[in-house]
Amino acid sequence: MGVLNVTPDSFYDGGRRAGVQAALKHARRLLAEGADLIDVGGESTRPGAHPVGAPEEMDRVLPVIEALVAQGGVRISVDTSKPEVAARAVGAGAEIWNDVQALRAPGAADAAARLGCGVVLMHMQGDPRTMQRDPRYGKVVEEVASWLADRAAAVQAAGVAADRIWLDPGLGFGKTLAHNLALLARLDHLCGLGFPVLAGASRKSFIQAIDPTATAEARLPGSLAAALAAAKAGCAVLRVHDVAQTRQALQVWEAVERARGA
Ligand code: HH2
Repeated sequence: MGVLNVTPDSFYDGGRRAGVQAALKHARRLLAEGADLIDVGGESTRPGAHPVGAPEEMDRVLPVIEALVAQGGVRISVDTSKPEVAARAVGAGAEIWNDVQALRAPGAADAAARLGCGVVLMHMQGDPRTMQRDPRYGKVVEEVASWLADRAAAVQAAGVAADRIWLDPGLGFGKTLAHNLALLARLDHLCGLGFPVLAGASRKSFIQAIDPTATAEARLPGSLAAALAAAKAGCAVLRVHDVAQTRQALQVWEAVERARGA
């Protein structure tokens, strides 16, 4: 899954894809590099980000989704927590509603059931404005897994088919470095819940907590290491900014795994 943020303030690519033409150019690049899915977002969820209204979010994402659909041959997810934005995006051709709030907004689960789209349910402790202040868990892996299992049950009760649900530990969303590492180290526990698991470690700040020199610009090597750890644990989808580099890292790792089995 290639990240396409049509925002002025995303922590890594904010402002770089402003305007439909710049966004389309980047989407074409992600696809050429081998992305299977483009995740279009119109609201930053970085720590401290300020919320955006639905009309503005729609103005950002809909023209891009419409233009991508018009080109054909592309699968699109929309990264939003607002049912009205998701509905318009799915109407325009997005297949998947990627929600960092795991469909907790009023009416969101019902809307997803009506839309019949795929959904990504992501774990977050707190909200983006405050989530990194002092996140705490007893046993982080077990708590995140049980929270996601509850959300999966709740959205199924609202009518979302089980085979349309993906789960996501929400790396960096209300988590310390130790929490992120525990989740990555035991991602197989989440994979055992019976739904495909998506992981988004790409260029996140926990990498800088390990290597203090790693600004967002300099976090590609750490992102690749995290992507491989997630893939090794059985993660089905990697949400990344750097598609070509991630693909190559996966290809080499898979080749070594094949050689091990041969
Ligand atoms: N991370 C971000 C945004 N959306 N969705 C899922 N399912 N999982 C994630 O880990 C995830 C996500 C944050 O990254 P980014 O979109 O690059 O930044 P911003 O929120 O600042 O736009």
